Amino acid sequence: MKINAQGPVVTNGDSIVREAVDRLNHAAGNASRRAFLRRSLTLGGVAMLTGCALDDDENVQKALARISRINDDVQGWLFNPRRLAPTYPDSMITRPFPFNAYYGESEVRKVDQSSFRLEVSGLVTDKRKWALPELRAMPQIEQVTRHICVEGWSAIGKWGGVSFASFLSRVGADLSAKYVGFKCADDYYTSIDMPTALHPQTILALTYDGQQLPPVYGFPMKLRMPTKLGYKNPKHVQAIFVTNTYPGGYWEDQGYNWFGGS
Ligand SMILES: Nc1nc2c(c(=O)[nH]1)N[C@H]1C(S)=C(S)[C@@H](COP(=O)(O)O)O[C@H]1N2
Ligand SMILES: [Mo]
Repeated sequence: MKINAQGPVVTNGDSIVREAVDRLNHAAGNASRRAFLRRSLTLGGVAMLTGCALDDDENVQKALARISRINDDVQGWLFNPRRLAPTYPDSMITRPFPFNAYYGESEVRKVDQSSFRLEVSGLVTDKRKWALPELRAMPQIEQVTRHICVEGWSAIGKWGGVSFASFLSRVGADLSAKYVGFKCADDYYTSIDMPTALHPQTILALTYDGQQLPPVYGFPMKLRMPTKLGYKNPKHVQAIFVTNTYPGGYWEDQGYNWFGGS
């Protein structure tokens, strides 16, 4: 993951998020932000905020003190699966919306639209594959929400598609299962808890800003969750599986916090 060259992108928006990002940046310093985050901002809810592994370190105490005031407020909507994340007017959409992946923009995967089939497996009754027109034929929802990346930037974007709760019901998923896992066309992978999968704002996104999801933002589909940090939102989703066996994730397996949000 690259550190954004221009530093954090903090768009107009709620002051809580702006303050959170400001404080993180101030505390860490631009150059050493990642190292600092890994070392320090790691206990309990703080771990959720940063998505980093716990490390017993005296800096933890200092960091906790610094961000304790924002912690509860931020968690209140970012990390509580029972609450709704804020939505924003179209005028607040960040343009251009940033691209991020574990590789550069020139290496973005191009998925072929006509041959693409979404695979569904694990604890579901209907394992048939889905072509894109079938997903587009389901009822669509759209919302403008804030995406927060642990690298210290956030941005507001507009995603549309199928309610993921509806999709899971449609495939007969075992809604009491613990996890939903995702495999992506670029070999990225991640997994989420079932309450987040069923959250009303979790969308199997097929569009960005009213247009077919472009390759950079994850064509043919991305799981969009405003209650989860950026790395929990898989792009180029190729396969979805429901399971009780912990599936991990690309960054999670390298020490990022699995919850990464609610
Ligand atoms: N398939 C895939 N999904 C991914 C990633 C990736 O590298 N590959 N990166 C994650 C991270 S860290 C972020 S911040 C967001 C970036 O999404 P964007 O390019 O739409 O801003 O995608 C997330 N989902
Ligand atoms: Mo990210």
